[in-house]
Amino acid sequence: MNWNREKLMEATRRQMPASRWEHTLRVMETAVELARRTGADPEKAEIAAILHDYAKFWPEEKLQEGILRYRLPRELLQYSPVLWHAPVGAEAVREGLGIDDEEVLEAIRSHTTGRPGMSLLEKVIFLADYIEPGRSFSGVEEVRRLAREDLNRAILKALDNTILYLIGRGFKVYPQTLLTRNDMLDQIPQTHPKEESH
Ligand code: DGI
Ligand code: FE
Ligand code: FE
Repeated sequence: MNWNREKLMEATRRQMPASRWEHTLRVMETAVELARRTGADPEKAEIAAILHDYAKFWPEEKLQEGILRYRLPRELLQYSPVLWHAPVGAEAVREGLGIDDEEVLEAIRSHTTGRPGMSLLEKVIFLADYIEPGRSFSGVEEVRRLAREDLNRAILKALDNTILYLIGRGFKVYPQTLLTRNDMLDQIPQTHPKEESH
């Protein structure tokens, strides 16, 4: 695919405040580096990173409309609006910017919750978003360290952190987030008995 990288960057930059654009640039660098190291396609990683938060600053009503118009899972409406920008953003860049690479679109779509059976590119974008150098939430250092050794372990830790954070605040957890975590556990060779039997 022949991407017009500069045009995509400009189109994305216009959707968001400067601080979010700076986050996007850091995700871009982090994603390209992770891709090079793990054998994912660095060009696709760069494009997916540029576009991953395309709809992040769209008003809630516009995101809600997007869920209906693009026939995205309606159950999203029962969960936090922070989840909506990922699937709506994927459809918006398909429609508005002519992005038709399904691997790139999937990486944008799954970047907040992950999904069971994530591709290497999806894992790279999910993690780059979590560990980019501007992130300072608690536990991020450990995820950065794990990401140098094993993407699956790093993603598991990131999801553990997110799920525990959501539970601690009394928020709902989107089922796909839990399913992604379970899938990571299945993908990691276990050195301990998986579960205690009672
Ligand atoms: O868009 P970014 O801020 O760069 O990052 P993101 O798309 O990963 O969004 C992070 C937010 O998403 C963070 O506040 C936690 C939230 N989140 C992730 N999984 C879930 C979730 N929120 C809910 N309610 N449920 C989830 O399963
Ligand atoms: Fe996001
Ligand atoms: Fe992001």
